[in-house]
Amino acid sequence: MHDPVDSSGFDEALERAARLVRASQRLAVLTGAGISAESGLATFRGAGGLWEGHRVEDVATPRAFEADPALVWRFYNLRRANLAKVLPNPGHHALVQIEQRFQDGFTLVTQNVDGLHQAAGSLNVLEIHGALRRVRCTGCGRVEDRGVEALSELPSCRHCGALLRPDVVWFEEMLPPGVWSQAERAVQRCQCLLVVGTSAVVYPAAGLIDQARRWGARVIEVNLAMTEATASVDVALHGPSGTILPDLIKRL
Ligand code: BJW
Ligand code: ZN
Repeated sequence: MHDPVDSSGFDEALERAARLVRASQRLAVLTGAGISAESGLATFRGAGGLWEGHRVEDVATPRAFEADPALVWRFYNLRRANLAKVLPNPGHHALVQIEQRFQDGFTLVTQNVDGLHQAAGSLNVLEIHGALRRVRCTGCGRVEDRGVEALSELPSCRHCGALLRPDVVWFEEMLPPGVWSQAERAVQRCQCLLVVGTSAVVYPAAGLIDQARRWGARVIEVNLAMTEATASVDVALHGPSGTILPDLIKRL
């Protein structure tokens, strides 16, 4: 948890963060894999962030899928199966409580594809990198929610027979335009952006932090470690989001 030697500094930072949230009519939140780490899901770039020796950058690309769709599907089938075993943690639940406080003035932009925000009860969620539960046909383009159902290594479309792919955004692919423009609008309109559990290295998602600042918002970061964004935020809270977010709520 937070460094006990620095507990007064941490307390002060927590209070400053609470003040920024309280002073806002509109709050946007950007989450990444770190918020789900305490639910038992691996992050992408931390220790153990490799899958069968592959970096995510080598599996999550259209080129990798073209070259070896079975390998890519093995990776995604494992992760889909994991979803059946995990539950939202206190960090996800805290964001539900914050949404209840802001109601229409709240937007949760997530890079996560695990669906845990919705499972916790968050309502206004924008999934900018897609969702593991959904598949998309490479032939007819149909999108279907297949939940955590076990799929084969080369699953095919029930309508046209073509190969299915996970409905997620791989490197070098565009983000879903409608969802992305809603995310940009939310960060441009908010007075405060809360950035939780992301290394802030993947664009264009990380660019939302700069956009928020350019449009006048204050930025609070909650992360176990320093990130690419830390130097430019107003308040950095270092520690696990499953503890810090519930602590923050107590101060609102
Ligand atoms: C805790 C914690 C706890 C742990 N509590 N915290 C050069 C420069 C700039 C950009 C580019 C470039 N070369 C290429 C690009 C573009 C590229 C990109 O950004 N690359 C960078 C890596 C350099 N971006 C794209 O390609 C995007 N598309 C695009 O740009 O289109 C235009 C284009 C078209 C044609 C050609 C080129 C461009 C698409 C990006 C899609 C990203 N997709 C993935 C996979 C999704 C599906 C899946 O899940 O498999 O999205 S990659 C992966 O990274 C996933 C994540 O959403 C994303 C972000 O990761 P995240 O969430 O930040 O996780 P980690 O692991 O990095 O960090 C976890 C954090 O949590 C850490 O900080 C921990 O400390 C913390 N933490 N436990 C609090 N308990
Ligand atoms: Zn099809």
